[in-house]
Amino acid sequence: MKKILLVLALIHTTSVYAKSELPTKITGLKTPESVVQGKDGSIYISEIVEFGKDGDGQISKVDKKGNVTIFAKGMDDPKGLAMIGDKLYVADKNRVLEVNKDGTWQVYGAQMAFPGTPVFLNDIEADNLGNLYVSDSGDLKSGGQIYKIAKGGSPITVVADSKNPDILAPNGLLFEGRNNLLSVDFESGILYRVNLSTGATTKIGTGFGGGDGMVKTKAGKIIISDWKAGKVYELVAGKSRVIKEGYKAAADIALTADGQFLMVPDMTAGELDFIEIK
Ligand SMILES: [Ca+2]
Ligand SMILES: [Ca+2]
Repeated sequence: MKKILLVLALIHTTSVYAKSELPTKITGLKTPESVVQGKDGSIYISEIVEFGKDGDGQISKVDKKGNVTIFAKGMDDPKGLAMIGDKLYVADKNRVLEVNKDGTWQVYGAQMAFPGTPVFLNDIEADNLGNLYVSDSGDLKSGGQIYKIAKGGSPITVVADSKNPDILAPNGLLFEGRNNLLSVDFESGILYRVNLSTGATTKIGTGFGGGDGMVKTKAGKIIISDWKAGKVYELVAGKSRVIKEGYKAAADIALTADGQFLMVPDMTAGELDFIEIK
């Protein structure tokens, strides 16, 4: 009897790791910027709707069957998303919001709680301790900030700002561990490693155009989207190499929870595309 149970357990384990089918592209989205998948399989997509118009922004939720519903609304220009536990954190123009699992939300980091004045909060990334990092792309060309929001919502401190000439329009962020954050710049297309204690930057890759979202695959590959050119690249020996192109505006990418697929919001096309990770 014990043997049979063991065999059944093995079969079950194998099926969990079986390759799933490429999900169908989601269409009809309203200026989608960022995406994240929860542990229950639901996919959350931030939608700016009309750029610069407050109150019309929303988060859509895609269930496992592919049904799209509005999960949270009344935001301004919601962009980067991060999930900690069952809470969703949203970079919404000049503030950070915390969304509860029923879709209600509250301000987590108000504009006046930031040192300086954030104007274009863009990507948001959590570390393994529950702190958040938020990029402010500023005027998108000549000087932004990267902020840290301590676990619990305060204090909010500056990690790096435009006193460092490398910080032009920081966009995609990726926590690397060991006190480092990767940041890709929307203006220069350069990928930097940022020391979280000193704010010092080290160039580790170039050629990412209008660098937007960034992920690291299970195999350790860095993948970056280029909003301006509509391309998705991988980092190979300090340079960008195209893995997919033809998007109108490839915004803030994310991996599915199982790491099998890359999710690419095409902001201008109003679509969420999926790329298989090999
Ligand atoms: Ca809006
Ligand atoms: Ca972004």
